[in-house]
Amino acid sequence: MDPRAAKPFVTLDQTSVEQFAADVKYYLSLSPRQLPSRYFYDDLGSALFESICRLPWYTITRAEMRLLAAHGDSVFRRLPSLTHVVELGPGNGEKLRTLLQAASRRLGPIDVHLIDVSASALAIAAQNIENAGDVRVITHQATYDSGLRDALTQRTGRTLVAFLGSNIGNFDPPGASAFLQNIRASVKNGDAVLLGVDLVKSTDRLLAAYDDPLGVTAAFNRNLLVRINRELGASIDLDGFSHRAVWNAEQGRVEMHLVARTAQAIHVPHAHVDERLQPGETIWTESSYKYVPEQIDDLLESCGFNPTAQWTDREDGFALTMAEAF
Ligand code: AVI
Repeated sequence: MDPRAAKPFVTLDQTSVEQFAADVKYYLSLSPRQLPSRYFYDDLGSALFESICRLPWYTITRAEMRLLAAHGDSVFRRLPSLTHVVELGPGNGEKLRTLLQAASRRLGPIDVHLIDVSASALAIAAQNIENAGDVRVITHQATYDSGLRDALTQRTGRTLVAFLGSNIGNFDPPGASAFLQNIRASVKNGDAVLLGVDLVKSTDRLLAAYDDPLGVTAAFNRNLLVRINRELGASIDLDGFSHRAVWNAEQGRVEMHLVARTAQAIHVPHAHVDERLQPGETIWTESSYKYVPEQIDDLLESCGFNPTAQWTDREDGFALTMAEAF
């Protein structure tokens, strides 16, 4: 048996399969062809992403952890009477645990709300955070919007909303604004956000981060095709596509693409897709926008948050910015 036709790690429910099929059909028909990056994160994709975070060339995670450990105490000092911390997309929970453990005074009691669509990610994150102080962990298996609404309905005191890991970079500029405006609409004056954002750096470093010599990011990218084969009954030739990372300086983003090595047919029975790609034709799978520090302040201000502190890691070009809702 072809090992690439291995059994599924996860089975999507019917609605999710239908949504996945509809998205594959729609985005592949666009010009340029695309696939949404949210589909990277099945069990295998999430494991590959965790590995990416450990690669020497992908510095986001380590830089952010250093900043959280060094300045977490300042974050909490700026928020007396804090009662709630909400993290959108907590990953394995290590970032928030590092932040909570950086507090020099005793925090709490604090309600920590973790919001993610993945039940398994929430379980791991909750376990990692549960003994990080006087905290009560509440998980919300939900989209960010509805999870945030749930998390904030019964709160009393002050809230900090954390959006870390440069996840904001995967939104295009209008999407990033809409996302922050949504958070602003859910919080009260005096509540705060903590945003972790990767900064513009040399092209060599950016490309090494998104096209690593071990090929882990290439596997992460090509796993999208594996998912389409497995979950939508397609038989895309995986060897027919290579991984490409491009720094688009004009737009300020690293793009990831899948490039057809030779002419390729994409036939996806469950999505009614029949596309033919020319040699060299690409499918654009992700954008990772990189910022300069002032752009982060401007973005926050334009969305109703007043930046109060910004810490940057010069070695790896990363910024942690705190801002208060006004
Ligand atoms: C999750 N996100 C912030 C990562 C990034 O850097 O854009 C996803 C990723 N894509 C390739 N490597 C990592």
